[in-house]
Amino acid sequence: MDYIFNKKMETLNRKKLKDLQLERLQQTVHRVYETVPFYTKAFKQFDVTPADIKALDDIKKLPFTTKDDLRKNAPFGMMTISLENCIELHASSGTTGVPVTVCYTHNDMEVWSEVMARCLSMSGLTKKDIFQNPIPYGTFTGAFGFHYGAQRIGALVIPSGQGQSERQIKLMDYYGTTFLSGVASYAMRLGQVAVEIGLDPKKLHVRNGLFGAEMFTSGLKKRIMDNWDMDVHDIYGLTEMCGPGVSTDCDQHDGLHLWEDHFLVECVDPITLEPVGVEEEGEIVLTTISKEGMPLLRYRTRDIAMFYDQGMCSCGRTHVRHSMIKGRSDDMVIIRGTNIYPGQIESVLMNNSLVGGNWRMVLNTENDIDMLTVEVETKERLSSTDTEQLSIKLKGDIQSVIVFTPRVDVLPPNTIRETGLKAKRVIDNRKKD
Ligand code: DLL
Repeated sequence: MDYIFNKKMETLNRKKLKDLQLERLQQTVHRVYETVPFYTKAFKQFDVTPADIKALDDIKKLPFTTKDDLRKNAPFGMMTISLENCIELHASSGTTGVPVTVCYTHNDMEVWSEVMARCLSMSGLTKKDIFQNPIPYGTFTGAFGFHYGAQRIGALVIPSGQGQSERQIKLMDYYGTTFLSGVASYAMRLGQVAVEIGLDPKKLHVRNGLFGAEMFTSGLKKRIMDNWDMDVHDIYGLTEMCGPGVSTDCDQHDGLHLWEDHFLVECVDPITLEPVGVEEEGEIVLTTISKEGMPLLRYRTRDIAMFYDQGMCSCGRTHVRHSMIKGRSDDMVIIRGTNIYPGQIESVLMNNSLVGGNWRMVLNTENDIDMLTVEVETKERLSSTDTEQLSIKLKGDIQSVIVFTPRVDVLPPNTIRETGLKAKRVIDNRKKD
């Protein structure tokens, strides 16, 4: 059974949790209204004042915040406090525009380490572990978040940093790493590299892993578990909230517990912005309720998931659980009128034992018709007959979940070029008019 890092808060009864949320929400609303011109203006437009927030449900009266709002006010326009009161800065990669910058006060750092320590404990990390952190240390939140959380627990941290997969494997072997963190697809890649250099990942000492930062299907999770013979947990988070540390699944592996004493969550229909019901898919909307530097109200994450019925989880934690992230609303592609999330395709691919870890969807327009090609690497080199058969099989399997038949290009291992920290699963070359 996993260890509960902060028993008092993680198992707080729902009534007390709600009371705490309301108190913190009211403080946050006052804070942003009084100090952030963007919110002062938005409150006026919505004809709402902090005094109108009398119950948790009143959150619906407040304006949403979008990534675009953050960009328009970048880098420091959403801060509630002067920079001299902040001690660390992180930023999203900015691949799709201006990077989103977040500055943390001393207390924000304390909260971040705490939520990360909760997530890591929940995944089995103890002070006896040797914890390897193969994530680039820099403005990306990933490496530092894990680093601080693991140190809070007292584990021995190897800050192995970015890439160089062979070196990562050698470090694991040399130091006897027991716990691994990182970006989900990179854990898969490391397993392949171990095999390529003649080491069986199962024979290394890694027994637990906590991965996230990108789409993470149960198929990929199972693959990593089997390749490494380790238990795998899923961690969700985003720069705008703190970085990793918003939620993680406990040993029941039945949803990710989201830390409601720090984040107030809503799940809404991304089009109408009306709340969806329990176990209905919607966009996760988060309000930070303990942040000092850059609190955000009703932040639209674009991440699609569903929330489970409340009710005590057998791990004892009382915080709400959500499903794995199905995808981002902006990752969903519409091909010939069908909505497709990359995760649907990945689930099919990961069920086939001949398929390796790397794949992508390439979209083109041919004779004014959308064409989808799924490029997929095999685990090992295959003969041309086996390649042909695998392609036919995958075509049928994918067709059964997305309704039309894609092209499938089966490629030898290591042919799809990696483009960055997170796997890029959709290449959209379609004509846009
Ligand atoms: O990716 C923080 C992080 C680092 C989380 C390491 C977990 C592990 P950003 O770069 O701001 O922050 O990207 C946030 O990544 O809105 C999701 O779309 C996606 N994402 C993060 N975790 C998961 C996950 C970090 N477990 C964006 N499953 C989010 C699916 C995830 N998607």
